[in-house]
Amino acid sequence: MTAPKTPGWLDWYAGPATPDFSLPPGAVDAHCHVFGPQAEFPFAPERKYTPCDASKDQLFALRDHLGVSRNVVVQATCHGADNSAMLDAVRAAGERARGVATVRPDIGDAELRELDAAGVRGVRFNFVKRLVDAAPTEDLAAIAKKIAPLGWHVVLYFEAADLPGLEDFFGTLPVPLVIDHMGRPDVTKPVRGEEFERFLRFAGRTDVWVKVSCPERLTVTGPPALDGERHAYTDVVPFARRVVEEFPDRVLWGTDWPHPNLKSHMPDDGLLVDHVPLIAETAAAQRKLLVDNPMRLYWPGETA
Ligand code: 0GY
Repeated sequence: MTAPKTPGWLDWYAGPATPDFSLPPGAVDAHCHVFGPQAEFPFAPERKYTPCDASKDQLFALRDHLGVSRNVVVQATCHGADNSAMLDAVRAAGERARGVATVRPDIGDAELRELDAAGVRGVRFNFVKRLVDAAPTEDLAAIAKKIAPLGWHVVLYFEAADLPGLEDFFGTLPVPLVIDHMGRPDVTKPVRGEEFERFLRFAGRTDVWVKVSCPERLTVTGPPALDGERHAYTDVVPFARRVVEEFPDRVLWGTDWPHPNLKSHMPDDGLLVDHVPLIAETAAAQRKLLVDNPMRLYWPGETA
């Protein structure tokens, strides 16, 4: 028996456009997920949503269609701390994928080493209340201490309004920090306003990386026109462009396929690729964002 999808669930978009923008050779999609398939990899009982299936083969098909070379598969909250589906995808992709896991504080060294051997290079700490029940910071601190010797990092997912209350704790974590979706700015506020300035000050700390991802999730002005016009989530562009300009060597890009929990529309991933040259305007900036930076973080010492 498989569980039905959350009412109103939007499935990922089949048949994405061929992007106009050619990704450079070696480009990394540094933020994507797999869901199930549920019949093979059941969702976690404690999940807050039940998605459609989004298998590794469907992810690899998108990778090849878009001209992406490598993926970083981030554990989705619907799978809780059971990393089986993510690991299955990362193992199947061989050297073309790395993983970010969700682990519990009592994880042992042998299991951590097994995850590392499979290609995991980080763990995700999620503070978005609609996705997870808050974990005690002592637990998260214990996890960070255990992963530090492996050279892993912590991926942080939080809402902009919550950063002031979390920042001090983040500062205690003894590993590199990778922030999902630019810390989810409210893009109706000014790009040079207090909230985003605060985020940029935090992002300016040593060893903090930022994913300039999810324009489709952050936009307020809305989705691409359905008549095929290549709308570019223009309200998000100034935020992402500013991050790319300020931290050219510590920005990452990802599709966020299969785009969990979107309510207004499902993006065409081909158009998300066409968004890249709007936020990274030179070939040099694009190469850092898409190739050099993710290679340094996830495939250090290897050439693209
Ligand atoms: C994302 C964003 C979301 C969901 C998850 O793991 C997840 O369930 O990350 C969201 O709902 O904002 O990064 O995919």
